[in-house]
Amino acid sequence: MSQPQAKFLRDYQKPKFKISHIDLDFTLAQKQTQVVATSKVFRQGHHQEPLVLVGDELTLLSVMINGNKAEYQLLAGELVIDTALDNFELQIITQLDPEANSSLEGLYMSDGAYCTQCEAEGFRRITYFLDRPDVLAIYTVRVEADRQAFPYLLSNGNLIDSGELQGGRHYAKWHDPFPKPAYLFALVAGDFDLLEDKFTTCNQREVKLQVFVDKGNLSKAHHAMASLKKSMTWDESRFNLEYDLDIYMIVAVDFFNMGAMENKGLNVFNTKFVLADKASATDDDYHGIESVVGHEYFHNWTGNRVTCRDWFQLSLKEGLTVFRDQEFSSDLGSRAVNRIHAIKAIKNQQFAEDSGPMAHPIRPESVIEMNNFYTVTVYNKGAEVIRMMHTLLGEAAFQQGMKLYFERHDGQAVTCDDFVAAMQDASEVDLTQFKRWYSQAGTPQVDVKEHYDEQAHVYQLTLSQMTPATPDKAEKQPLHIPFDIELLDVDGDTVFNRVLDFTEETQVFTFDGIKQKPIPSLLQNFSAPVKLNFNYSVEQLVHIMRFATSEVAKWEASVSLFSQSVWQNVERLQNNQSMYIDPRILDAFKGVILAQDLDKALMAEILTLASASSLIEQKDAVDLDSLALAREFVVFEVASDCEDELLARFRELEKVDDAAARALKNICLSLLLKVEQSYAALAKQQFQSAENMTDSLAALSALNSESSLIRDELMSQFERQWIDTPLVMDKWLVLHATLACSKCINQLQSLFEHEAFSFNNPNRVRSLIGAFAAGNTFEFHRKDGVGYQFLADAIIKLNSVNPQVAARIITPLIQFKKFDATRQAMMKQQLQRILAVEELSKDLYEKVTKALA
Ligand code: B3K
Ligand code: ZN
Repeated sequence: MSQPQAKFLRDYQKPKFKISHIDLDFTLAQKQTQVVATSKVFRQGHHQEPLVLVGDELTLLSVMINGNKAEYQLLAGELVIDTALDNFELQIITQLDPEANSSLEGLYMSDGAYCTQCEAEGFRRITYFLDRPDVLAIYTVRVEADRQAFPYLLSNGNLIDSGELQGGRHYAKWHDPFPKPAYLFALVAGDFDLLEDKFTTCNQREVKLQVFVDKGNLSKAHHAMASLKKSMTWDESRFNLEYDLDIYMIVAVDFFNMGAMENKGLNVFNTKFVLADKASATDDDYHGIESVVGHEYFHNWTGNRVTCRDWFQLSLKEGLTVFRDQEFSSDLGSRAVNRIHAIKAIKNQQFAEDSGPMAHPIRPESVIEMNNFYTVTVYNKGAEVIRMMHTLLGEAAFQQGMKLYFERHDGQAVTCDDFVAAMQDASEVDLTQFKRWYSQAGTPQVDVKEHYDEQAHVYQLTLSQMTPATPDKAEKQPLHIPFDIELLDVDGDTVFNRVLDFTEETQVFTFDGIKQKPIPSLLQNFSAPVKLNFNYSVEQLVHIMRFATSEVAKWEASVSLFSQSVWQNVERLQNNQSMYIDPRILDAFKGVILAQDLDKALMAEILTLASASSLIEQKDAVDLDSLALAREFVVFEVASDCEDELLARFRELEKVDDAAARALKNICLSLLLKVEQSYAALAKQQFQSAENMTDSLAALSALNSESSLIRDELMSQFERQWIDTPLVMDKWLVLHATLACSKCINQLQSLFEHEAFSFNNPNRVRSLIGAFAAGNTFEFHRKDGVGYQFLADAIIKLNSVNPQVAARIITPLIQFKKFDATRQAMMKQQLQRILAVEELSKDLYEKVTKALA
């Protein structure tokens, strides 16, 4: 078999043909669905080349041109039609087997309903087509199915016809007036509960809103509906963007490869990001729903009205839409806490990607399997790049840039360069050097040195930047880095607060008239996605925690304090010294627990001491065994020093019905359990009396560090209570997967047989296997290699079931560079095993070969 081949951005060519209209006629049947696709095709430019359409896993029944049988060739995945005609009507009939489609791409079945997922290249599993984002067509879709089993027949746009047919069947016909790429096509057929509402736009147009959920779940759809209305209002007020169709539908399905999909007028969602009520969903779930509903809604303009020219430009829509959903959440909730979550995603996951074998720029230059590039780099670093432009331009000029972007490109498929050009032209800010962020992979490192001249009252910061080599490119050029700083005096007052334009390899910034040596709070608000190297003293960090204007800076300082102490203890262990913690650090954390003027959600973030995986990201090489001990030690010291204060806070907040209060109370509980197992009784009591999922789950998580009697008893109780609610059972699976104890893997193995688990459902797989590999650092990296083997076994099994999900959960296994030689060897050995699998998917092939290269 030939090896999968990479595609390159530099090879982009305009399409040789255009398809202006496509009529799709679906006759739905589980094993033999028939699709009649009738397209209006136009040759583009002067050439004699044949029309080449792509298809995947299709049975081709017929090809006609202008009503006559057409000549064609069927080569590996391609339908080649040689015709002299310049424009013609092409009719293709294909047959599909949605029931057998476990990849959940194209047309498939979720709990008895038909649904589709076409991004990135799933439409080719429906019919042979120019399945690329720069071919925009007007879709008219007729769907026919059994009436009783599938009362709702949905597709994009507006319903234009429907009716009864013989034999208990019925049909519906939809028309979408907006030309769109095939990846935004959607179809759903099934029996649902329906929540309806309406929204009046700023121009007084009434839009029908519909949320479809599995039968019996109607009461759990209200938060998603409310989130949709908030999103519509926000996009009008902040971005001046109005919805454009008369109907907006969301359908929640349990079998879904990712979070949700922005299909025009018909979003398909993972149930995880729709269903919620107090009893079954946590505060984080509520927040996640609001942000994903917002994200998909915002795509209607950034993604759908203006789409990507090719898939290398994915960040054009994803980076921008993540930026927009982050702003939405920040305008509606706590800006600082939302920023902290975004920063964590970059530091814990994106930095890991950047230093691993899959490192790529936010606009990748070569791709084997597109689905592998829906990454934290393209999405989250992409959003950081947009955020930096926002910082450089300011809100007003940024919005001018957005306006110009839509004026120029509405209805088009464009590139990241087009976006930056609009921003530059509207603002007159020169973004030439800034554009390097789009083509350069890797995390820039910024070294900072300070110098203070007491006589002259001059303070100097010397900044140097260096981006380490990544597998795609060794040489890197200096980037335009907006570097936000605040200088504090000894009393905690601000003496300087501004964003520096840092553009050169080394640059000196001089501050005059500084009366005493200031304390610098650097890279405030994480103003650029870089690694900061500055030798902060404990005193400086404590000062920043107390006095920085920015709440995010306070949190950053607390992370540095904690991390520094962990790494110092790693060193002590390596030198056979006993472990130690500076009392000033303990005081700083105690100060936070006692603080009266801090937002409780921020306090909770500060007390959520850095996870093992985030610590690992701070170093190039990590001694895992010492890290485990050192982290445990520092956590224990902080918790036991603050025991009384933690308990007091816990008691104070015990009955407060507010998300921030719950977050703080629950972090106190988890720290108390680090001090003494006797606090298990407190956790048990909270579990038994909890009135919401946040509190029940927090009690279980706090107990999840060992397989104690209480923990096991409560886990069984939880299981009995929720066995019929899959999304809650996912939480139970995650608890098993993240049990910090050597029994974990054995228990997981037996859970494969549990009725709550299925290899076919991505939510279940992510909860049991994904959460283990990504979230149970020390068990995954067990010295005997059993963790690696467990993951590899699961991946080999998933290769044939769902390649996309398999390739997603393999990530921790390919990021092996930081670990000791023994662990690296064991990880590579498992990767070799995977590589040897027959019919290995392109998805896994790309990641495994890059890791082993
Ligand atoms: N655009 C989709 C992601 C599609 C992923 C395909 N593997 C969801 C989103 O980003 O909104
Ligand atoms: Zn998106």
